[in-house]
Amino acid sequence: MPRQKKVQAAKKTFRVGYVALIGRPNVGKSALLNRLLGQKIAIVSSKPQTTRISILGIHTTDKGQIIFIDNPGIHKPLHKLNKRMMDFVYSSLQTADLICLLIDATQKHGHGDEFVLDILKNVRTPVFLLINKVDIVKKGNILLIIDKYKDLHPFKEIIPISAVRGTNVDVLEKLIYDNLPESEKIYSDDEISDQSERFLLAEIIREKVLNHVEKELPWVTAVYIDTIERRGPRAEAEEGERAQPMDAGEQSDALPEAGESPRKFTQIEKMSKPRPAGPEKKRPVTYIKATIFVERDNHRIIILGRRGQLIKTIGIEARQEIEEILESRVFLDLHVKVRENWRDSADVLDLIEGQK
Ligand SMILES: Nc1nc2c(ncn2[C@@H]2O[C@H](COP(=O)(O)OP(=O)(O)OP(=O)(O)O)[C@@H](O)[C@H]2O)c(=O)[nH]1
Ligand SMILES: [Mg+2]
Repeated sequence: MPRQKKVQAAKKTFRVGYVALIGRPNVGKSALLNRLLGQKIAIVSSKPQTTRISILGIHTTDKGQIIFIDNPGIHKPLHKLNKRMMDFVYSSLQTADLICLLIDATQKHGHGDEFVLDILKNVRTPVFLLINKVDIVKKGNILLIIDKYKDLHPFKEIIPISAVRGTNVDVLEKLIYDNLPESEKIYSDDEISDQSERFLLAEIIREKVLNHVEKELPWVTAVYIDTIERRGPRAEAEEGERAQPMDAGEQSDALPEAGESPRKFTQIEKMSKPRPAGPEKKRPVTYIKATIFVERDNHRIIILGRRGQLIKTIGIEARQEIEEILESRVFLDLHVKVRENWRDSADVLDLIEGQK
């Protein structure tokens, strides 16, 4: 008679670790982060050097907790801003348990890629190569890229993906878990990012600017949130019809007076998972005043647009997205200011980074 097998409950392992997303500008790191989290927490644009500060995206499941670090694109820095951007990259390489190097399958291999591979030469952490944007290249080209890259670094895995379509992102997630150590959770289940709501709002405004400008404008634009004031449903009811959402471009320095003093954002509130939406009538109202910094007066004129039309469009687009995030009606008051050479001013850079 066969011996009865001892039934042993399979021990569930919980994997936890930091995963750095690195690569040249515009390869799709932030798009992948959003896809992996199933939620937009990082801005994405077709202009290079969109991400300027590393942010964490925390993905917790019953298998474990992956803490993604979305980084600025790797480039040779010319300004203080860009040196700081690269410092974020280097520091994330030190923190990471695993590195995901993204490349853009549509781009030819060049000096920029060699620069990235050189940085990885001194790194002992395992590296996955993610060949992104496979939705818009021929299969044969992907095979050529794999063939070239397999000898350029001892990659632990090479995975063709599409951040936009989600191709192979489930495979990637599984392989990441397989390569992380067993550990306890670092963040609680409802935490999704280390960035503050305030920083995300500034980023959303910047994203809308990036969508509408060309040439040097994307590089010379920064956004600072001066104030965020929220009023609850009771104050809104007292306000009645006076509190109508207003788009940027309209004058709003004189905010409508509330029946009670508004709650100010005195401290940075870190982002967590969204709460279910409340009834429409109970939605609070949020007043946001933000400054868009540019470097020269002709930049300011471009962002304002003819008769203020562009700043108005930017304001409408940003407000619509912010209303969804805050689950609130939003008054957005945008101002454009010239700060010469802010990219080399530690004060302005501290101010902007300080929002995170
Ligand atoms: N077709 C296609 N486009 C993609 C894919 N992933 C990203 N993109 C596009 O590539 C552009 C850059 O994406 P981002 O996610 O901002 O790139 P990034 O690497 O974070 O760029 P930086 O922050 O500048 O370093 C955007 O226009 C994205 O829509 C993809 O899988 N397929
Ligand atoms: Mg990015």
